[in-house]
Amino acid sequence: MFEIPVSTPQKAIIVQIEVTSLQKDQLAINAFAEFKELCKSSGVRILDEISGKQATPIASNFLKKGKIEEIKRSLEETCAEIVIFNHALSPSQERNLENAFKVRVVDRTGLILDIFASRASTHIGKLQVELAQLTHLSTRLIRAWTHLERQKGGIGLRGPGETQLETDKRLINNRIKTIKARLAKSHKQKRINQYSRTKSRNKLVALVGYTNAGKTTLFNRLTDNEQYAADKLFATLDSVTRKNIDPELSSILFSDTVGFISDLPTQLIESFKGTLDELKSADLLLHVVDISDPDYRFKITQVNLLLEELEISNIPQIRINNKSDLKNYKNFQSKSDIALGEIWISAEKNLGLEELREAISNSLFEGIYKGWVTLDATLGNIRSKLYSMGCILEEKINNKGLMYLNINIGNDELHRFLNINGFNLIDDNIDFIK
Ligand SMILES: Nc1nc2c(ncn2[C@@H]2O[C@H](COP(=O)(O)OP(=O)(O)OP(=O)(O)O)[C@@H](O)[C@H]2O)c(=O)[nH]1
Ligand SMILES: [Mg+2]
Repeated sequence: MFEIPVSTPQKAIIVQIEVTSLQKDQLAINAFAEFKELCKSSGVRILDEISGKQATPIASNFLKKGKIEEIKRSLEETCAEIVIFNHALSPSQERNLENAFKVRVVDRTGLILDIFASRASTHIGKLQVELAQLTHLSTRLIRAWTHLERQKGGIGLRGPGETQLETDKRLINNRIKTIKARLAKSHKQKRINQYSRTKSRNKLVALVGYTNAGKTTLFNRLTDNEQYAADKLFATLDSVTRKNIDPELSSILFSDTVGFISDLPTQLIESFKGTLDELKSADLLLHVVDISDPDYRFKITQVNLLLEELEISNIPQIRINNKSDLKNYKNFQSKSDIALGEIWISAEKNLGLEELREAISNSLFEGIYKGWVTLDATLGNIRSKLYSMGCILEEKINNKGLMYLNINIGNDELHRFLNINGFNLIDDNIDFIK
């Protein structure tokens, strides 16, 4: 229905200004490199990179006069068709800059929305991105119209212009309503599925972390899946939940989701809230970190801020220091780190996954009991329950009907079963607590 600008022109000038008054406590060392990566992900060709330092942003058009002149000169030399800013610009700043440059200006929000739009593949993912774009677009449409009016001289065109604007606004609002209703329906269905999961006592472990940390690579290892993992930002947009492949952790579901980035546009957080809300039902978060990244500390902070915003910072967390093959893995893995809730792994090289599985089961089940138990002949219902939980590895029955079961079960569950008369550990001396 709407022409949504999803493809950006090819030739671009990119701009990043160090605004000293806006500086956060901690700064990314490689902010410019990440910005360039975002630009490349959106498919533009960078012809010039402009950086600078300013005490404060200028209200009218963000930049100081000198910078504007510098960019104008660069535009003349390079014939670039677009100027991309690594900052969130207000609609009026964007408008004023476009008037000065006579080319399209895209801010960090527009850039990230553009990448999301090109990556979305599932029904829900596409709807969520469209919702974010429409919200972003609704303020910018007014600008496009004002632009038009100014170009045509305004007088006499004011009426039709306004009518058009009203129509556009109405259409956009209708579309936003439709999308919200559809998303609500899809998420309701997902919640029903979550309810059945709770009933079946499966635990949910969610992988979270900065984009490109290696979440999907690890998810594929843990669940024997082949989800798309790639060395680019926002390779994953949609959540996927799968059962793990390890028989020792049979009742765990893992969930992979969209990666985070600093200054994630609020429209995106709002639109993706449904997907991200699923994280709320997680029993454990695996916070995947690219430990080879010089900015890893900054990125951990950014992820934790988003977890707080999403109200899930209270869920237990294990920090996974991934890509440790790039940092001489052997020097890092140690029990003391595990005790601190940190595990060093390499998802790609398959290192440290045993330790990770152990840490997961310790966190979720207070450890795992693996061994034989006996069940009186009358406890057929308990046997069925253990089968439905996927805990039974082997079974034998003696001639009196006594059942011998080789089971694999979390200690928390085991404690519950031990309260049942007729359910006994074969070797009472077995130390089953961790
Ligand atoms: N050297 C090394 N590279 C890794 C490791 N794990 C993942 N990678 C690479 O890192 C890149 C990103 O991996 P993904 O699994 O797509 O990362 P992600 O966190 O899912 O990223 P998004 O979905 O974009 O948020 C890929 O090129 C992987 O091959 C690792 O342990 N070591
Ligand atoms: Mg991914």
